[in-house]
Amino acid sequence: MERTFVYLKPNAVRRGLVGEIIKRFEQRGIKIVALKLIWMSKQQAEKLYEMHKGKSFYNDLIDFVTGGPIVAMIVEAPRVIEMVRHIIGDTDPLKAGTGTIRGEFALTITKNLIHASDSKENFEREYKIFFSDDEIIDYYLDVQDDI
Ligand code: 3AN
Repeated sequence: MERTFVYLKPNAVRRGLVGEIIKRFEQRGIKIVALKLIWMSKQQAEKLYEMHKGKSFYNDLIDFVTGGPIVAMIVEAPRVIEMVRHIIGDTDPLKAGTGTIRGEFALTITKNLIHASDSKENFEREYKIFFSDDEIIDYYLDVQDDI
């Protein structure tokens, strides 16, 4: 079992796409082990995107992700880091495959609706910016044996 950190960006919340996006994870058999609606602080955004500091899009990115509430979650499944990246599609919505979340609902790179960790190391770093370990709930999902 593997976990990854995912958050739905403010435009996903504003556009009413929370249910549509979460549905795609659930129907794939991916288990939600932590979930909350929060308003990301500037400090959290700067920590999350520290590797992009200095890049041309950095300021717009920070303003955008702190401009409204987001839905943050931790999900669990075998090979879930790669699986979720497939479900959400390429960072650039133009290159995101049809059928992926970005391929169906996103138009621009900055406002690409959703973020997911791209490695185990980044999951460990990223989830701690938003969750404490006691907010992660370990439970058995009935369908687990059928997927
Ligand atoms: P991903 O979110 O697919 O892991 P990253 O980590 O490379 O992509 O980029 C983080 C966020 O920064 C992206 N989701 C996007 O909003 C923004 N971003 C990345 N590259 C660009 C770019 N060339 N122009 C504008 N925004 C970008």
